[in-house]
Amino acid sequence: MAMGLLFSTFANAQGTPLIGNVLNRQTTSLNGNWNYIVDVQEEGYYDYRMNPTQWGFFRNAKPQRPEDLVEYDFDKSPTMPIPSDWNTRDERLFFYEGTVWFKKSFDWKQKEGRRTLLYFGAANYDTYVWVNGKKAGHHIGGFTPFNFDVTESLKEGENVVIVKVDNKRHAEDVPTQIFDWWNYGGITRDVLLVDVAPLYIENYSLQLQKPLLMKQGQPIANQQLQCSVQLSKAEANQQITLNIPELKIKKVLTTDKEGKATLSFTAKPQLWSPESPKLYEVNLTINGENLSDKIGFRSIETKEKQILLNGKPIFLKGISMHEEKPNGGGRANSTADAHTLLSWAKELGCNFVRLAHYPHNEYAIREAERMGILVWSEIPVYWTIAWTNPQTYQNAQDQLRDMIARDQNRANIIIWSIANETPHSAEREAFLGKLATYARTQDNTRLISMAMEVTGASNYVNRLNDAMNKYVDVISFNQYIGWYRDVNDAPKMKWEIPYDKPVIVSEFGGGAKYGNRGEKNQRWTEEFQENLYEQNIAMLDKIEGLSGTTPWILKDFRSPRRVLPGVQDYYNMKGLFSDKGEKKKAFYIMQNWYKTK
Ligand code: GCB
Repeated sequence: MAMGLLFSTFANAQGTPLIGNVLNRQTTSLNGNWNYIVDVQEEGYYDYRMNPTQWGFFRNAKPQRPEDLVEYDFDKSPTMPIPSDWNTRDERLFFYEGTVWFKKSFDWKQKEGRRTLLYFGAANYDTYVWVNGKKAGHHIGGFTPFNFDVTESLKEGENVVIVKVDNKRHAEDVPTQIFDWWNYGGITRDVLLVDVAPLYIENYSLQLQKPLLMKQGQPIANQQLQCSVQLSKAEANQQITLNIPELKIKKVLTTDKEGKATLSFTAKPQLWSPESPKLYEVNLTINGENLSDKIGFRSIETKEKQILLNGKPIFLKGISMHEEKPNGGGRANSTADAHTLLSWAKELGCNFVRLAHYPHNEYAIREAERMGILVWSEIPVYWTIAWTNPQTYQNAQDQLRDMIARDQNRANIIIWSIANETPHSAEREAFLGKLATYARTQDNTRLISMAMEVTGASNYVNRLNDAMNKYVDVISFNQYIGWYRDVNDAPKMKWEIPYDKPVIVSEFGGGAKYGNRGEKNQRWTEEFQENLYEQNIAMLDKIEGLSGTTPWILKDFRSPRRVLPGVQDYYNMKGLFSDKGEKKKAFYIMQNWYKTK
């Protein structure tokens, strides 16, 4: 963190507010090979400090005279494809946590009267960006997008973008120092130049309003929709046209002095559902410039202990998953990666996935939406966050804001999760209470939850007692009977959830190495995991108000916590699939159970 001081002028820079729906804008991709320099000691900073007029890797300096001393050269440094993670791209960097500098050159034609934003889908974790030697901005957080207006820094002809990415862990970060997944570093999602008009649609939401209008237990045809648009500037009396051709909707929205416009209207959409994931083409136009999207309309509500999708109770047949490629790991970031993983989930019988423990890439969300898979989306407020640090809170809130800003029009997202397994304390309650309240100001159409812990089981009675219950719509908790606790306890266990809200068991499970066969009391065998699932399912069936489960986890994933040689080898082995996609015996137990739901 000491380094932050050096560039303190832009350590605070917020950048340009995030633009929504980047995938349907006019963009130039900067994906492809980037040169990189591994900078263990942050020489690229120290040099700058000692010699501010000459040094600093962001300058991309070259010797001008034979006697000049420049001790780095991006163009002679190796390249790696972006997006990717450095851990699986360079053997030397498998365990590396620190700073890597990246450089990309590209040709550019200046565009009269237009603006250009430089957009990053994500970079893990702490990122500084320069364009042609000028600072563009700074961003923290490994899983949310960000963009900077770089119009004034671009020039005709060759341009250079330099990015410093640092994935060192710090106690005050989100996530904090210890977590159970691989800390993949680098520019892990797309880099795009986005072409916009001087006044453009920054973001918008178009959603079915709650409550769903029903008659005799059925949704009526005419439903209430609300569209809200935010322009890039606070300009009043600007007109935006909303057009949904298939619904024969054509409306004009007029902005207020904040550059915001909101309109409610009725329409007769066919509702989006897992069985019929219907999306409508939507066009928003300002000053002749069109932004299109595909949006589905559905409602998600709770009633006592039930979750209602489009007014009908639904059991969420889910699975937890990380954003990791099958077959050797690495960050996943494509429709193809998502399709493979989500197809495995479908084979299991899922209509729901818990995307743990951070916002996954936009391709994954959109592919799940297309495949009719409901989504729980989460921010990495995980385990023991620095609850009393105001910057940590702000960081968590910014990540929550940007997760919602990016995905608020995706019909499949039904739950925003604000935390995972956070030990109880007054400080934690203050932090999470504020965060939950904030989440509702950003989106009041979806459900809020968090994966809780059950503490203080006495004898065989687990009574959930969490002050956060009043902030959430759905009570979710993780439990590991059979893994961190004796499997023989399962039949005796009783669960008491004293809240009149639906319940999701957001994690349960245990590890097995694919192909390792033996007795059911032998840890790491498929039989052990199979038995664990059988016992758990029998127990889960007795939980009153159970509305869904997302067992831990779809496939084995890399984790630095899991070091047992010959068994784990840096993989968490709790997958129902191996990393290569082989099904373990427990898969069939879960699949059969989901058939009954
Ligand atoms: C948990 C965490 C998850 C871990 C899992 C495990 O409770 O939420 O991130 O990977 O347990 O395998 O222990």
